[in-house]
Amino acid sequence: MTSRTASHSKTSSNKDKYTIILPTYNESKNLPIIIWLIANELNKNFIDYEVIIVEDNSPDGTYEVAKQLQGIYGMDKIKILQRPGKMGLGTAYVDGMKMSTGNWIILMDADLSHHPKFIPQFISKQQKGNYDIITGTRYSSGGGVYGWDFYRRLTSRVANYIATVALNPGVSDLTGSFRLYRKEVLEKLISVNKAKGYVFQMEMMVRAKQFNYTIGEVPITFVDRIFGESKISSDEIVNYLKGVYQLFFSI
Ligand SMILES: Nc1nc2c(ncn2[C@@H]2O[C@H](COP(=O)(O)OP(=O)(O)OP(=O)(O)O)[C@@H](O)[C@H]2O)c(=O)[nH]1
Ligand SMILES: *[C@@H]1O[C@H](CO)[C@@H](O)[C@H](O)[C@H]1NC(C)=O
Ligand SMILES: *[C@@H]1O[C@H](CO)[C@@H](O)[C@H](O)[C@H]1NC(C)=O
Ligand SMILES: [Mg+2]
Repeated sequence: MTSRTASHSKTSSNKDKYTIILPTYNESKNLPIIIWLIANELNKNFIDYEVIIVEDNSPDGTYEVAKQLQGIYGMDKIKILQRPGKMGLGTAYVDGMKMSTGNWIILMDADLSHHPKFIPQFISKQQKGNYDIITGTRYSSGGGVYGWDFYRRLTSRVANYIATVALNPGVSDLTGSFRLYRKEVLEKLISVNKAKGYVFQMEMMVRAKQFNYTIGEVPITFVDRIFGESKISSDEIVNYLKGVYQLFFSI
């Protein structure tokens, strides 16, 4: 079985277009800032892009803010997918991808944890090594996490360590969610991915290794959200450990 097609060996060209999929839930305060930063960084570097906001009917008026931003930046730059309710990140990526017109897909959070200044670095890393995937890593030199208390740092480190030992994926940050993918690679990986939540990001890397996709890493700093509520819970930690266990026995 091979998942490689002729198009995978294609190098980047000046026709490259980057689709940024931005899932939002209760991000009305963060959205104008993240969109401004994206536009600023990408225009400065002459990168062709579009942003797809996948908005799940947030009660805080995120949709109205998205509409206003679309008016400011243009329909070609900001696209909005409005869904009826909170349906989760996995399906947000799938649905967002269906609307995309780029040949590259960037997944990132809208809560300012992921700084758009790293996007040009992802792209140049991809071009240098002709990688299929670039992942931002918080766990290599130059990377880091800001705003997390000791407990959450420890949880994140331990979680990443357990998964790295169990799954040996060849990347240093398994649960990161700031990544660049060739569109057809992301489509393939999502079609075989079973997990949800934090395990979703981890399974993407494990499957990528199974399919022999090449992965490059760029150190990123990760900043915890300032606006909006954190959604991590002890349930999620338990689900995570279950996920590592299931992945371990399924590969
Ligand atoms: N469309 C959509 N977006 C979501 C959903 N859940 C989370 N998001 C968005 O996905 C991104 C990541 O979610 P976060 O809640 O920041 O998850 P996290 O970073 O793991 O946890 P905290 O930042 O601590 O809350 C953010 O942009 C959220 O607004 C969802 O069900 N639907
Ligand atoms: C979203 O915001 C509403 C109020 O604006 C709040 O009641 C709800 O708990 C928030 N949901 C999440 C998941 O943050
Ligand atoms: C990946 O590479 C290994 C080693 O070269 C090979 O055995 C395996 O069949 C490849 N897998 C796929 C899906 O191409
Ligand atoms: Mg977050």
